[in-house]
Amino acid sequence: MLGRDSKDTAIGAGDVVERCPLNHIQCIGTRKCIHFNKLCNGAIDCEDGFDEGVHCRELLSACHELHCRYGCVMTRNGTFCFCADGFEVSEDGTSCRDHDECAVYGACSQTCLNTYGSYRCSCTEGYILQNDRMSCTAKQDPGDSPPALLIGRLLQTATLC
Ligand SMILES: [Ca+2]
Repeated sequence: MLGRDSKDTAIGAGDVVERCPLNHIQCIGTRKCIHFNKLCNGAIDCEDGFDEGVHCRELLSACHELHCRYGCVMTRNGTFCFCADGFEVSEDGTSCRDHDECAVYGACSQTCLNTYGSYRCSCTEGYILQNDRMSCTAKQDPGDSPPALLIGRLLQTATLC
């Protein structure tokens, strides 16, 4: 998973700016994002235990007062409402509305269609949607297969030596 890569720490530990996906929060000082439902769930999901603590009990009444339509998030910095995946909190701060994933740059590599509670990616003529359901690659002519040729050459040079 998201481990302690030496490349990551080189950027500057404790000062990593990473945007988490919807309904996720960043563990302080790391690149790890955890889902809101992992906050105060009784299991430590951030390495430093940022997601658990006494605030989980102390903020319960504050959460009740918010009257969230879907769910309430308890962090060390306070409480706020959140919605089911694919939905976002409306201006009133409690109710939920569809989240337009297509408004976020990079949701799809080509065409993005926002649907209620979800979205779909598609590709333009001559491209095929990949297994990640977001990127497109050009349709390839089944006639050319450069990898086989490359292997053939490598084998030739190997036998010469
Ligand atoms: Ca947790």
